[in-house]
Amino acid sequence: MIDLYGDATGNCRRAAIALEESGLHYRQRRIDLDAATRQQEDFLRLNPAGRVPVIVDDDGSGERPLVVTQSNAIMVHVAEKSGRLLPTNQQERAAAFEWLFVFVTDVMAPYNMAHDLERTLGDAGSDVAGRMRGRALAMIERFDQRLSTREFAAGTSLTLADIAAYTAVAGMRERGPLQSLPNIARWFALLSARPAFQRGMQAFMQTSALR
Ligand SMILES: N[C@@H](CCC(=O)N[C@@H](CS)C(=O)NCC(=O)O)C(=O)O
Repeated sequence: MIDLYGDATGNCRRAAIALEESGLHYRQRRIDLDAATRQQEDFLRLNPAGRVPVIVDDDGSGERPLVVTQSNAIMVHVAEKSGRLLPTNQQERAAAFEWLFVFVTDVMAPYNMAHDLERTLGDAGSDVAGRMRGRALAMIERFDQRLSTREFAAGTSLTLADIAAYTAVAGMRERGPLQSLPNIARWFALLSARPAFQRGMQAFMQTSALR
């Protein structure tokens, strides 16, 4: 059994969607980000950074349960364990990692940083924030072009890259309308219709928090 610790945030949803798509058995353990739970000793033993998501997999090959932090590392663990979400075909596997990292480093990082800069510095941060947001949006446009000739980010099958990209695009849409990107719109609707994505996006919404 895998325990997924998290709350209703984009990073945690990414891990939840991967688990839902993998078919592995798991349960959600909600850590209320507004409460002090994640600063308690039990939780800090799992992740000294006090952040979510975290998984504890007690069904591994080692003697002790495996603890993994970082949403994208959790997705890789889930993909390797389940044999899903990472193609065996070398070309598509490389493309899956390539686009996973595009979203982690070239889209989410600058986009979130731009948001933080504006929130904390106001007008003084808007120049740099604008440049960072522009950098993220340029990659989003490249992704749109890529999807004009492919069903999914890596090619013919759903991969980790789609899950990372989906949660990034969903988060960006929450903060304001995205410009018209027809291929992303088609791909986003396709993924939104998948029951595993729907369940993953609802993760931690109903569960009560651990104390
Ligand atoms: N890069 C990490 C980010 C983890 C992270 O910052 N999680 C947020 C919730 S989405 C959190 O725990 N925030 C509480 C804090 O920063 O103290 C990941 O992808 O897992």
